[in-house]
Amino acid sequence: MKLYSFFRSSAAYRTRIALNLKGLSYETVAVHLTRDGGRQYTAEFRAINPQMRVPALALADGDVLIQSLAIIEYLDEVYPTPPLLPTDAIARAHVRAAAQLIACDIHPLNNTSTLNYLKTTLKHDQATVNAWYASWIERGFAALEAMIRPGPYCFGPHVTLADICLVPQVANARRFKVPLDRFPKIVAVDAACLALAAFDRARPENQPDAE
Ligand SMILES: N[C@@H](CCC(=O)N[C@@H](CS)C(=O)NCC(=O)O)C(=O)O
Repeated sequence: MKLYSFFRSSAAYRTRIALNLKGLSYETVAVHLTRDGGRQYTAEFRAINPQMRVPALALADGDVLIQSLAIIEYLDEVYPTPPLLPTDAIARAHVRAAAQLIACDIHPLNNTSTLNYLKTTLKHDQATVNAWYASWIERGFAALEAMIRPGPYCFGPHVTLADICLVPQVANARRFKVPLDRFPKIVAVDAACLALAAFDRARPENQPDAE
């Protein structure tokens, strides 16, 4: 498999964690999201992902999957061990809710093209953009903090899709210096996850395209 990735992309980071948890090997194809105006906008990459975003996962048969949550659920269906979702339907809904809170409600508002629109089209300065960024993380994390159950992971003793989404979002928060003292459960889950090799190997700084 080939993973179209960017070391700092949190959606790609989620996918790398899932691939590692499943023990799957893959080749990284780096797509630089800012160099040359953003290499995701090249015709070559557009042919791979018409949405011009990472991640994209090219399977051995040539099919290409996009959208990190869809990719991760595909991996979970085809490689069921270890499971990333609980078997109980209610528990599964809670895990998906936490994952979607991050992937659907926080992350899109802080994505590269969203921030570029604020800066370039709406002419906001960097301080305003940073305040925007922190605001959506703080609102989302306040809800997530209340949803986390006794650990060490978000929903108990097993890593789930919720943890896979949480760790990259915490990395983004730290990169933008968003204070995390109000979120001790989130910080504890992040530390527990990063102690696992699958999470550690997926960190931005451990990627072949890291800068
Ligand atoms: N919902 C998508 C989000 C993908 C996404 O927005 N990726 C970002 C990097 S984290 C990207 O490629 N941004 C490029 C751009 O906005 O131009 C997913 O979960 O895969």
